[in-house]
This record gives sequence, structure tokens and C-alpha cells, in this order.
Amino acid sequence: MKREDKSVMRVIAGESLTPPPIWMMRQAGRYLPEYKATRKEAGSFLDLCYNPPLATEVTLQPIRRFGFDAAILFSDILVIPDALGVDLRFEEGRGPILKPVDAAAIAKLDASKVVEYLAPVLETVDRLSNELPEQTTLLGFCGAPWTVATYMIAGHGTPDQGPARQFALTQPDDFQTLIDVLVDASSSYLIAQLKAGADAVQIFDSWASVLDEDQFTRWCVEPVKRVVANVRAQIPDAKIIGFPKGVGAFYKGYAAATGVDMIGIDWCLPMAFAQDLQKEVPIQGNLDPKRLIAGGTSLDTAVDNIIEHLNNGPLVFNLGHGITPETPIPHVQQMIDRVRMVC
Ligand code: 1CP
Repeated sequence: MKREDKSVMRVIAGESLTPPPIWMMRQAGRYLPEYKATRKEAGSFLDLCYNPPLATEVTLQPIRRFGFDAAILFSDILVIPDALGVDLRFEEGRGPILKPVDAAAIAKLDASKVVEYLAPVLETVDRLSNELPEQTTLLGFCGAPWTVATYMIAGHGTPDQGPARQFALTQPDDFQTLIDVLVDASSSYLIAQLKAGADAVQIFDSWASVLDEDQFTRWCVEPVKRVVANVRAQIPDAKIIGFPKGVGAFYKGYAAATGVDMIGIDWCLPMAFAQDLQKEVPIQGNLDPKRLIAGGTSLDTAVDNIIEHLNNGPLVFNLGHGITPETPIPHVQQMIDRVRMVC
């Protein structure tokens, strides 16, 4: 099948499909026993990210089980700091731990070797492009410069990314240098993923919601706009999904300001607002992952609500954030059946 005929690619191009294509953020993950088994075989989480046969296997697992319309490359947004030489490990139950960067460390960062370092991830993309069912869209991804920077400054996840917000306000020039390195690294990494066979790429700005308007424009909109422009300078028809999670009213105008082709939305938006937004740009989202855990009518009514309000326009059905390990597998099937049934 030609790339532009795949369902997710058609929606990105502006078509409305019934039923809408479906995939789930973090669809390869700990809620699946087969993921846990492969993860154990690989050793650490990063070992799994850099093992092309096993990373390919875990990417394919949710496609085999559920027949999702898109597969997302198995990797992590923090492979970029790893490729920049920042010490990184993932601790069970704690998430990522990095050596925090200061002004001196930022000044030494060099984006030029990132693509070479990430060759195993690019090999995974290449393998996936050959092994996926022909109708399945292959998505590559990276973290947005702001979100990746928040982890590099704090050294770990935090509830409100206070350390990076403070750093950006008190040392804006140093922070700009960090963002510039991440713009270069992310651009070349996404270009390499698209060249290796990704059909489209998604930019995760998971921490875009903690900034005021001025800082949001400077650290979220501008850098993503530069990444999009750099990618399109090499690959003019590159399809790019933006996901500035939780930004509320700032969703308006985001696609036009950055140049992304589709935007992911979380569940904390009024449906009327989401419908208006969909007049600007195709939408991906936006089921609350907690409803997927709850199941029952709580899940069914939310699925129906999304379909009723958003499936008259271009929609890729997804969660508003990643699925979590405690989610019962039958609830995932319930969601998929419901989306395909109510349409
Ligand atoms: O083996 C494990 O169980 C480790 C858990 C795990 C997984 C499965 C982490 C650690 N990352 C991933 C994979 C991952 N991460 C994917 C793969 C593909 C898929 O979606 O199926 C993707 C797209 C990501 C992206 C990612 N990593 C984001 C952006 C999306 C989001 O969730 O907001 C972020 C913020 C990260 C950082 C990260 N990596 C892992 C954790 C636990 C975290 C969050 C840390 C925190 O803020 O505390």
C-alpha cells in the first residue's frame, strides 16, 4: 500500500474516516505480559531501546494483539540526552535519572554525533518498515526541546518541572544554548527516522503546560517551529504530529505557528473547544487513560462522546496520554470494539 493511502496518513492529510484510525500512546508497555517478557530478556530499559530485534518485537506486539492502525517506534525521548553524552539510567519504579546539566556542561554539548550514536534505533525503524502489515502507519518520534530540557536540568521527572522553569528565567542565555543543541539534535534525528522508513513523526511536548504565555512561545512554539522547518528543508512533504500536552487555550494557533500537520490533545479540553480546533487542524486524542482503567460505562460513554463530537472531522482516536501498567487488557479491546462499533 502506498504511504499516503494508509489510514493515519489520510487523516493527517485532512480526511475524515469512519471509523477513525486508532492507536495508543505507550501501546508497547508494561500492561502487556509479552512486553514484560521481552523487557526481561533485554536487561535494562535502555538495552531494550538499543537492541533492534527486541525493540522491533515490542513495537509489533500491540499491533499483533490489537491490530492498531499505527505502530510507534519503541524508544524513549531521553535517548537524545544519552546520545549527547549525558549519564542516563532508568530505575525501576523511579523513572529516568540523568546527571543534571549546568551552564558549563551545556556549553560542551555537541549535537553532531547524535545520529551516529542512535544508529541502533534507526535500524529498528528500518526493520519495522519491512515487518509491519502494509496498512499500518509507522510513527517515529522525539521529545520536544523544552520537554527534553526539563529532564536534563532537573535530572529526573518532577511534578511541575520547577528546576527548568527557574533556570530558563534566571539563565535564559544558557537555556537558549541548550534548546539550540536540542533543536539541532532533534531535527537530524527525525530526518534520519523518516529516511529510515518512518511514515510520519510525532513531537512529544509533555511538559508544555507549565509555562506562561511568554515562556511557552519562546521555549515550546519557537523550538518546535525550528525543528519542523529543519525537517521540511530536507524532506518537504514530511508529516509531523505535535503533542503539546495540557496547554488548554494555547492549543489554538499552535499548528499554524509551528507548522505541524496534526495535533494531539489531552482530555482536559471542552469538546466545543476541541471541535473548533479541529477546524484548524486534524486532531489526535483524547481519552483519559484513567477511563481505560475504569472500563465499563465510564469508558463507553467517553468513547461515544469523542466519536460524537470529533468524528465529523479528521480524527485519529487515541488516549490523551500514555496507557499505564495497571490497565486491564480487556478494556483496551473494549475501547477498540466500541470505536469501531459506534461508527
Ligand atoms: O520498561 C519500562 O517499563 C520503562 C517504562 C517506559 C516505557 C515503556 C519508559 C520510561 N519509556 C517507555 C517507552 C516510551 N517513552 C515510548 C515508546 C513507545 C510507545 O508509546 O509505545 C514513548 C513514545 C515514550 C515517550 C516519553 N518518554 C515521553 C513523552 C510521552 C509522555 O509519556 O509524556 C516522556 C516524558 C518520557 C520520559 C520517560 N521515560 C520513561 C518514563 C517512566 C518517563 C517519564 C518520567 C517522568 O516524568 O517521571
